Amino acid sequence: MNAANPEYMSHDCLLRPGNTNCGGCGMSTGLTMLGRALSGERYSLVIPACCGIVAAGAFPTTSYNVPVIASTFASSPAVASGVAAVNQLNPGKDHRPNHVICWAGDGGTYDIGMATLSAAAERNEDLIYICYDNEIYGNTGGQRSSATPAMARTTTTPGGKGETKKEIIQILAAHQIPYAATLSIAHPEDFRAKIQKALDIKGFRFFLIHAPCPTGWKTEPAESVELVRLAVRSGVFALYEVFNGVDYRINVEPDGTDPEVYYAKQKRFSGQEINLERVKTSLKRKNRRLRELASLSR
Ligand SMILES: Cc1ncc(C[n+]2csc(CCOP(=O)(O)OP(=O)(O)O)c2C)c(N)n1
Ligand code: SF4
Ligand SMILES: [Mg+2]
Repeated sequence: MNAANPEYMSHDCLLRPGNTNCGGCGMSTGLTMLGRALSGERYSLVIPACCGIVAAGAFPTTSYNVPVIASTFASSPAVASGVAAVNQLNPGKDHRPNHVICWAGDGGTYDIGMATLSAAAERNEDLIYICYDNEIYGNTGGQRSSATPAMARTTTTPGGKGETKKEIIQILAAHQIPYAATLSIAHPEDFRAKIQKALDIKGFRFFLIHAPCPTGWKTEPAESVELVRLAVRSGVFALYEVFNGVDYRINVEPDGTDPEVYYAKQKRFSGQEINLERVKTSLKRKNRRLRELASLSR
């Protein structure tokens, strides 16, 4: 569809219908929620190689309703830093903020973009970085990344991944950035509130969205939202914020749901031995640590 067609210019429709993403794609839902949270704001996106940029389509058509810059895989935080600097030099007649948002996958964030991400965070660049985490290199067939959880089968870990998932929020918090937070597409109010909170903060803001990928996770597309809800309920994916690298706040407490329910719904975890006791002990330890950090912040 044509970018200039006013029929498709509803302001909060960030990702237009008719894009090429798979059914049940958590990344697509995340973009829709982002567009709604940013309704009425002026912003542009910087997107590296990932499913998110394939979704844009081929020039001169686009599935996005805002300006998008496609960057190389490793450089999106550096490119976004440049765009933010240019925006500052050109405030426009109305002086309305012109936000720059990096929208990147876990491969681009946890792995190949880590150097430029760390550098932009350390410089406290005035931009919002959002990683949609589908826990694989989805666009190239589902290879493992350092965000892939232990035991998940991917095309490069056919017997299940041996290593554990990297703790990206804590890595970013160690840069003492003003704001870092996790988001879930199963918690739209929390999602909206945190994005809107970030708009009032200057400097580097980082978000992590748990983004189910039915194609790579071997899950039912219609169950995507339910899956990530289970991840929050069971403590597999914690919803929390970190202010200035030190003040932790938990947004949703796990309700004791057995993580097994979450694992059992995904074929990427089937066909191999899962030591559930080990998983539960490790989750308990992780969430206890988070609670300790949050209680120190009160
Ligand atoms: C330097 C470089 N290496 C490899 C690729 C091929 N490539 C394009 S997208 C992609 C996977 C991206 O994974 P992720 O960032 O997690 O996003 P997703 O595909 O899961 O949406 C790869 C390996 C590339 N474009 N550039
Ligand atoms: S491969 Fe996964 S992340 Fe990519 S469009 Fe399909 S569901 Fe979405
Ligand atoms: Mg990915």
